[in-house]
Amino acid sequence: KRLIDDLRNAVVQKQFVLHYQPIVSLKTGAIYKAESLIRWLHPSQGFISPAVFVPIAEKTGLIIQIGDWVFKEAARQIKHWREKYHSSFQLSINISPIQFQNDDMNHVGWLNYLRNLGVPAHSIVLEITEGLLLDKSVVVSEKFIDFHGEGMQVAIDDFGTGYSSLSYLKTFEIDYLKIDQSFVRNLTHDSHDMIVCEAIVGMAHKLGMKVIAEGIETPEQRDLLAAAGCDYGQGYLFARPLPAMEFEQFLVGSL
Ligand code: G
Ligand code: G
Ligand code: MN
Ligand code: NA
Repeated sequence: KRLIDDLRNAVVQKQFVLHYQPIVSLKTGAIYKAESLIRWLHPSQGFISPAVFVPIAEKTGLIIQIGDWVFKEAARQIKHWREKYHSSFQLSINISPIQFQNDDMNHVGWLNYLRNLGVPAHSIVLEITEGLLLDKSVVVSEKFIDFHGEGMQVAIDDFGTGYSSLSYLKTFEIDYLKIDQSFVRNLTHDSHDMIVCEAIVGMAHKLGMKVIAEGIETPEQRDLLAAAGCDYGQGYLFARPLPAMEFEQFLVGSL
């Protein structure tokens, strides 16, 4: 109850920051992408993980305002990085299914915001989960079609863990599949995981999608995923999610 009041207050006072984790090309090592991950800087408790407060935000509806802040912050950041470092830099944001399913999510406002900033829609990647695309409701498909129609890209987060149905791949145009960390963790010890990763890459490429592997912590995992044909990698081996300034230093160091 206390945390709910604090979260309401946090929205008003904007006690959030975005951290950024690089997404690395497994073919060239180049970094032209990153995922943004929200952090709450609580005035007395310090950083609180989104794993703790996002579920509360979803239950209370505060996720709409928080998600709006995330989108605008990410858009301003990617504008800056595209101008400063690389004109095709892309930033992913995580979207809760509750946002997509809610009529209050002002998705037309988001597209206008990008237009006014002068940021092309394809510089933003929306990370959504498989479950959302099994929702056949009009509120979901309408937003999806509007976003994608403007050129915004879509990634399936935690791919392979959600639902066994792949039917949504026929209905929605997806740009990236993100292989869940659970397939990467034991890659060097479990040949089944390698077979699953190769199968995901094979299917994705035939359907015109790129693959990002998450949770890469060792050079061996990176090399196996590269051998499996995986396009991009993300994980502590390269960098943890970093504050904007540290992310820029990492980027400059990698050039
Ligand atoms: O970085 P990590 O522990 O910090 O993230 C924990 C979880 O919180 C992940 O499942 C991630 O997708 C989710 N998450 C991180 N940032 C955001 C955000 O901006 N919006 C939403 N809805 N979820 C987020
Ligand atoms: O659900 P989503 O995939 O958006 O969340 C990614 C989560 O994984 C975040 O909490 C992020 O901080 C965390 N993460 C990123 N890289 C690694 C890694 O290499 N190892 C582990 N264990 N977690 C990671
Ligand atoms: Mn994610
Ligand atoms: Na994930």
